[in-house]
Amino acid sequence: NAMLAWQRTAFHFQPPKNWMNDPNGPLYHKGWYHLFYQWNPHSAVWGNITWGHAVSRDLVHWLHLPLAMVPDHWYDANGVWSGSATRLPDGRIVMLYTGSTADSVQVQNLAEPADPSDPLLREWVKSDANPVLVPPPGIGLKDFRDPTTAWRVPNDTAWRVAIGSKDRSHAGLALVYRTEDFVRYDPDPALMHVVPGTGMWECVDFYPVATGSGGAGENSGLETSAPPGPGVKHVVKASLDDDKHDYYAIGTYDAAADTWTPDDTVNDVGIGLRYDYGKFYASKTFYDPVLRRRVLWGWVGETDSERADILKGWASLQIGSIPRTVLLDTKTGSNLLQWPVVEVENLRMSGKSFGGVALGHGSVVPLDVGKATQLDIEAEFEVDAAAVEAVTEAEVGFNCSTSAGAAGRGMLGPFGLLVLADEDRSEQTAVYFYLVKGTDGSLKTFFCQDELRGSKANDLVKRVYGSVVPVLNGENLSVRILVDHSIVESFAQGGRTCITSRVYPTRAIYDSARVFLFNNATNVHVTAKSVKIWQLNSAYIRPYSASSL
Ligand code: DQQ
Repeated sequence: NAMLAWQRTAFHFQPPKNWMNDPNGPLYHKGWYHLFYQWNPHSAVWGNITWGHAVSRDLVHWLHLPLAMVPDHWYDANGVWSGSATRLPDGRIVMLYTGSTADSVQVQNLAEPADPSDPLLREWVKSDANPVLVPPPGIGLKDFRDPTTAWRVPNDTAWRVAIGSKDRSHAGLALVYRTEDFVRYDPDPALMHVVPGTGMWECVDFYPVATGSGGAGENSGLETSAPPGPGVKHVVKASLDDDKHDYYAIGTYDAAADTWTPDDTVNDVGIGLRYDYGKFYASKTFYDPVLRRRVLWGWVGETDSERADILKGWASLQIGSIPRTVLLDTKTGSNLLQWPVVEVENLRMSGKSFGGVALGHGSVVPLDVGKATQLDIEAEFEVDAAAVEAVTEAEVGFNCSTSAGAAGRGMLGPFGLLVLADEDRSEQTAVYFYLVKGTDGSLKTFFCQDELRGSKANDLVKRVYGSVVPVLNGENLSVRILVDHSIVESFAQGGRTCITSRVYPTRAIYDSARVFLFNNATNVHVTAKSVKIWQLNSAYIRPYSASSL
């Protein structure tokens, strides 16, 4: 079926077929970035989980490799689940992962490359000591999974590893273990962090970020074991099994106690900030020693039906060929910045620029960009300040997800772009800002993405996603959008708020896809100060054959 084939992405990483979920064990080794992922070799639904493996020189073009690990021992017979890589100072690479045993108990296992001198790390050997960790007393046998990359603290030879769980009262939590050899582990007496009501924490991630006021430059990522202290904050991320979203908080790590305290105790992990307000889960970061950056990968699942996935023969894609650089936003200090890795700009082909496009109330302006299925868009908007000033009525209670989407007219929004739209906009995905004035006259900016008209097909989940985005004095509103056939990934204000949508257009495909600017606000004129749109080339994502090496 040509339409289903069309939905496959051109520059987001996907396995050749079947089901994929979480990214696992990302690492850099001898010139290659490695991506492992949860994969079902037999069908397009979750099950029989093995570790798929692919490598890249630039995080954009990929070569598929043979499976790295399959369920072949009692301790992972029910699945080789998620895990993380740690590179030791002597160059050794250790991989810790969760095995679901023949009895579906969650245990942690150790594996290492059979031949560390192989840049492609094709073969993995599971330790004879497996399982190296079993659920501790008080923790459910099925609530103990997804070990992090290990880290060390100053003046201590022991490594630390965090593992996600929940307690009997449904509080989500991270347990920490100390180990010298990755075979024997001592439980840390303190829990790293606990948040009541958040349920099972999957795929916990823990890493330092630079505040810009210490030693490390504000634009550089930090190694996982970078010492805590002035100029360094630590991020805890948990993927909430209850609602399938990735939440993070910024805080301070106490290395002596292995505990972590959020800066903002009200918006703690699991209730506060999200990496992405759309479809994005089970993410994981790693430190890239080449460009000295922290890189984030996430799993973007499908929002179509299981039936459609089976018909297509594949399900879900990775923000894998488009990983994101993660930094602390040193301007606000209260959120991270996520941005597509710079290498994706190498896919840019011809580009078009539009400047000073006036968008009156209720206007829709087509942008002639030729083919519009693989795009990189950067747009900046200026709102008429006097019109904003003149609005006196307060529009309280606005929320992207409960709003009517781009069709709902407010005084100061929505305005932005329509992508994956057909000529008469019977299909469109809207990416937009929506300003709201509070009763005290203060202005709040929302960034939303509306999928409600994304597709004529109806066996889909269609939502309006989004949240508030911080906008500082003097800043224009800016957005970056990556469009790739059936995915729209958007980043507002340099990546303060991000939204990923899966959309399945039936008309806005091939040469019929268009881009528009729109302003559906009733009380404000907006100028699209600059809009740059590049066609993006397809990435090479090649099947493995020994001769291709
Ligand atoms: N997926 C894995 C688990 C993890 C979950 C199993 C998150 O290890 O907790 O496929 O999507």
